Amino acid sequence: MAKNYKLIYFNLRGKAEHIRLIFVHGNIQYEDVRVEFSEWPALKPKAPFGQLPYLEADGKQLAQSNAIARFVSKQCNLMPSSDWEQAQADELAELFDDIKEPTRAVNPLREKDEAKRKSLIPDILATVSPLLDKVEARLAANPSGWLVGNKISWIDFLFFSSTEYFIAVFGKEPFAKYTHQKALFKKIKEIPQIATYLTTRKETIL
Ligand SMILES: N[C@@H](CCC(=O)N[C@@H](CS)C(=O)NCC(=O)O)C(=O)O
Repeated sequence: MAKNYKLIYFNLRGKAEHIRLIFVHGNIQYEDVRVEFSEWPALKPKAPFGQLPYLEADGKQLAQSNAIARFVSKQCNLMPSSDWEQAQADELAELFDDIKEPTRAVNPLREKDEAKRKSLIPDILATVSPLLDKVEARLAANPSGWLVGNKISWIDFLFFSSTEYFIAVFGKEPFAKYTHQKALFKKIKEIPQIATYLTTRKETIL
């Protein structure tokens, strides 16, 4: 395991929050570096792929949020147990991206006109709901209550941060019917080190 981890991202949950949760769950110390938007143009050429987040592990840089999430998860037993279950976690990660993609138009950081944003939500929700139904069905089929296999893994933290994002965009109401997702969300929220983190983390819009 590296001795020094530095996670560099904007002052948002965004594409870094599941990595922060993985560090917290694994009791791995890391430096949570938050870049101001005004600082980004100067930093961008130094980022491995010109994007955030990236990780510095003992000075070595790693980009792509889910590659980082998997790398850190290997250090703290948060990878699913078998090759098959790892592939199932990967397919869900892609599904969460597919669900997020149509929400760009109603992302409050991009669409500042609240009335316009609200008017677009029903159509976008209609597009993403069938995919959220699939997440629900996947969870309903797994008696463990975790997304994959019979133990918590990194994909449960990506689910948690994605759900926080969807609630920020759509509100809580569309999720009321998803009993299995609500149960998993609650189960993660109540993990002692996660509960402490959630009450002390920096509050951000997304
Ligand atoms: N596939 C990448 C996407 C990263 C990404 O889109 N980062 C955005 C912020 S969420 C970014 O760096 N935007 C600023 C830019 O591209 O200049 C990942 O998952 O890490």
